[in-house]
Amino acid sequence: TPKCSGHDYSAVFRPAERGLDFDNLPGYTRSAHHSDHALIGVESRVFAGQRGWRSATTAHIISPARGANFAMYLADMAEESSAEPARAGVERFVLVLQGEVTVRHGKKDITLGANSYAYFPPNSTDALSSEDGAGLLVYERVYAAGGAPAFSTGDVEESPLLPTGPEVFKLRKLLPQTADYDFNVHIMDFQPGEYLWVKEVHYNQHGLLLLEGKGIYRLGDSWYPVQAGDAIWMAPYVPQWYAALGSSPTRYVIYKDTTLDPL
Ligand code: UGY
Ligand code: MN
Repeated sequence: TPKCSGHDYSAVFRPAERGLDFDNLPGYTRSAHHSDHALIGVESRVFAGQRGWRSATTAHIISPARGANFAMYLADMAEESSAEPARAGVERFVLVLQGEVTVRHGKKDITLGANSYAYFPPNSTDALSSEDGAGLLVYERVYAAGGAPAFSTGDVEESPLLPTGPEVFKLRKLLPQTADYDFNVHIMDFQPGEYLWVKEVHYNQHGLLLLEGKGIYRLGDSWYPVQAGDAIWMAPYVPQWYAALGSSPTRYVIYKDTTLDPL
């Protein structure tokens, strides 16, 4: 049975129910697309059918079409829905945002509730299904590390907090930090008023989804007001900085490729 983690990601899929809906002015959007970054505001998502997903729609927010080395999408699974494994050679990471999904892992059924996650190594044959519906964040990548990554599942809150040097945010990494993995998924928590100490510039790519809270994201020379449900693509070397604002904490989930040798 899913645990109650004290976190509520309902704003991601149903912003209106939390009074967080964007006042949808005709033609106005914060969404932006540049060569080194993109903001995909909640108001810009387009869900459509996708091969391999039954009774489910997906919104592909980041993909190689934007120059990324990964795909990031939201999957809205209806009742009695299912998803086939990723295609051959592709690894998949799933974070459950709402509802429940069942992973068919070999002969075992593993039920994952909100705030839990699963990693499927390349060529996994594990399928996903949902009886009553679920909202998922999915990352996929053509596996590029040449190691032996393993299937794993976990609960975000049970993942240990890691040291962050001069930074004040709280950090969790949901995948093992070994050379078997070519990306990791970080959960970052900020209290209102906290901000990134480092004005980061690095070769790693990011795919970010704001799960809770609001603030200002700096990307290159642009400063974006952001709220729960917004997604961001960061290309290699884009200057990046975040400040959490408002009255409630920010939590975001962020893909970071960990390709060890940039050459
Ligand atoms: O690990 C990171 O690169 C992370 N701190 N970046 C970010 O939050 N934009
Ligand atoms: Mn970064």
